[in-house]
Amino acid sequence: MKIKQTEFVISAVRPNQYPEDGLPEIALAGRSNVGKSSLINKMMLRKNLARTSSQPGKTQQLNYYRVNEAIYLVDFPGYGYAKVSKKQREQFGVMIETYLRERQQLVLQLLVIDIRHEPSKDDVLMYEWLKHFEIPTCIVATKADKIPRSKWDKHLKQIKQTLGADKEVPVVLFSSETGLGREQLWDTILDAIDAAGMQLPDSGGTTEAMVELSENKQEQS
Ligand SMILES: Nc1nc2c(ncn2[C@@H]2O[C@H](COP(=O)(O)OP(=O)(O)OP(=O)(O)O)[C@@H](O)[C@H]2O)c(=O)[nH]1
Ligand SMILES: [Mg+2]
Repeated sequence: MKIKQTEFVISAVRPNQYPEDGLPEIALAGRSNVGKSSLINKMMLRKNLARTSSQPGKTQQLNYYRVNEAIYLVDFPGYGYAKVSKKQREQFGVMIETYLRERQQLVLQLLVIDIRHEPSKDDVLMYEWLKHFEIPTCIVATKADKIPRSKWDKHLKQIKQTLGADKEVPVVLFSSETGLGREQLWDTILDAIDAAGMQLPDSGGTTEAMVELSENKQEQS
């Protein structure tokens, strides 16, 4: 996928702040510090567009980033941060549940897991939520650069098993450090947009027209 343009659009707290242009959305959920914002930056070939919050767990908002004026990547607040109050946890629950239940534009949810660790109870709960709401899901096992290649398969198997993931759920091995899995994840995203019957603007009607098969030569900015 050729990245032509990227921008931060809005931090939305309430549904009436979500963008109204109807573009497809790919949302990212995962534990605090798992690497969601880094993944967004890597996907967009930007170093620091997706912010890393200085107070983890504090801000309960959805951060919207737009790629090529065509696709939104939506960064959820990280969960599982120890110092979060009960009230903040409830706010998170309400906001995410509302989003998952009502957001028509959501075509794919990325569940971002640290490949080094077994999924947490919160990860399992999130996965069950996604199943409940029948949201197309992709498991992204990130920080792959942190363990030797020889251990990848074993860890991926363990992650799927702990989540109780269905066989057909795609799993992408990723590293925001090396860029591993980046093209595969874009392909998975474009497939999900197609499967949802949505079309990308300026693509002449088909998603395929957007896909650049050659290496993306754009410099990191
Ligand atoms: N080695 C390595 N480090 C990573 C990778 N992805 C993220 N990190 C590091 O992990 C830390 C957390 O990354 P973030 O992208 O801020 O994590 P986050 O999930 O957005 O965290 P919250 O916004 O608090 O929920 C940072 O120090 C990153 O540099 C990766 O693929 N490889
Ligand atoms: Mg973040």
